[in-house]
Amino acid sequence: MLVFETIVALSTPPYKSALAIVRLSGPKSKEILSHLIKKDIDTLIPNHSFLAKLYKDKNELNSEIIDEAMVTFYQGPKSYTGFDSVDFSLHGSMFIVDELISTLIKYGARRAEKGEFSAQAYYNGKMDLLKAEGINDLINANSQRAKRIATLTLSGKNSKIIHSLKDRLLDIIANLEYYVEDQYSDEKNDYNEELNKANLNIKEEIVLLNKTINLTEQANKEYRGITIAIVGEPNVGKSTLLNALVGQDKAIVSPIPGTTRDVVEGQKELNGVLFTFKDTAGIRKTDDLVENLGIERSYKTIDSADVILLTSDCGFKLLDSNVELMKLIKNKPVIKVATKRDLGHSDEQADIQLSALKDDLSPLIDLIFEKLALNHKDEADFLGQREEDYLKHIRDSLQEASIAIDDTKMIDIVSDKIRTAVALINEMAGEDLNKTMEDIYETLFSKFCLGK
Ligand SMILES: Nc1nc2c(ncn2[C@@H]2O[C@H](COP(=O)(O)OP(=O)(O)O)[C@@H](O)[C@H]2O)c(=O)[nH]1
Ligand SMILES: [Mg+2]
Repeated sequence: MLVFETIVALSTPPYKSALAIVRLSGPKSKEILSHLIKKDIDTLIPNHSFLAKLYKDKNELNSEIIDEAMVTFYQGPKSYTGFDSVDFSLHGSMFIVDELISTLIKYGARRAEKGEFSAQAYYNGKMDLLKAEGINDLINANSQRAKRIATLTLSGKNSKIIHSLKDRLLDIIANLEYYVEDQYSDEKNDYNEELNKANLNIKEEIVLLNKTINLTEQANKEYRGITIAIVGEPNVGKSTLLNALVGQDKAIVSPIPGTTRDVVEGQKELNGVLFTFKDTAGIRKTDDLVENLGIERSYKTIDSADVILLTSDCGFKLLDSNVELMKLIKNKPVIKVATKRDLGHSDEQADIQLSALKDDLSPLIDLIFEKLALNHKDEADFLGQREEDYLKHIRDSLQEASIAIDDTKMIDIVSDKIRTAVALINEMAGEDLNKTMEDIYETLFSKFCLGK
């Protein structure tokens, strides 16, 4: 992949539609465009759209017209990619799109790969990796909450946060290394004082990083959506509850115990957050082979869920005595739901009592929001598993630096550990000079959409 080649791709979905946008970007954009339109290419005004006939071969008499389209020319570096680029807004026929793209290729462009426009922008210093990833997160957001989180992390505050952390770490290193000569001398008052000061500073940074990591974990969970497993004995009304929560007849409801065998899923956006509810086979001892396979799946679903709705219509004694189940849910948020309230059951142990057939379920939804702290006002600055992993690695190397101060009191060992944290920050923002554009493309941009 050569980032400075001129690339072309369809930027809108590949279906018949009212309009389709084809994007061309790279140093040869202007010259390639000049082959398709009769307008004098030197009179183009950047960022202005104009209507133009696009010719297959404008020098040919009676040349075929590809389409009459709105053309916008963006002059580098003031463009999304930093290179000259052109957006063609066409009539949305895939036939027209293919014809335009092959004509642009004939005059010197090549087909873009996924995320390559954003890769060009990164290459031209238009954005760092955090911002590029934020744009991708925004495109892939699938709920109101996800969109909000992605928008917030696009502000560039995250870059500022890690760059100022880097500056502070470099300061600590500089101050420490001033005393490195004293490492083996007997006079160590200033030396030890400087180490203690560094340790305090590092510990403060660790506290801050842990806060950031917690917010990032929460943001990632909310961005992806919350998975809730509905679990319990057979016939207590789990499938009825699933159907009521998602507002659709997803799972078969019947008075016969053991009806649900496969995991049945339904999605619903509630207060802006995307939830995936998973109805499971009722847990009981049985000789039925297929039902047992279903129960195996129930356990797997429990294991991967963020929250468990533990349901019962006759107290939770049987469930509580199931050692395997209790082990699985030990470290997860659990809401005990007593079902079939309309039949007059009452249950002391339950967190909530309801009838999925008759009741409004908003108290249960409120409880889920409370359990997962989804009503918080804290905004995350970072989003994405990559970011979360880097923040944790940076924190870990600072923790190692702090331990090295206590254990070794050797400045060169300590500053080495802090340097590892600095190197991780560089990598995180895409400023690691040892990484090639290919490496970065593989880890990040190749996961983007085509045409972005
Ligand atoms: N009266 C009443 N019956 C319910 C309620 N929820 C479920 N049922 C009935 O209980 C039986 C089992 O329900 P189902 O949802 O299939 O239970 P599952 O085996 O736990 O999935 C069905 O006959 C439902 O109509 C409820 O809230 N009130
Ligand atoms: Mg069921």
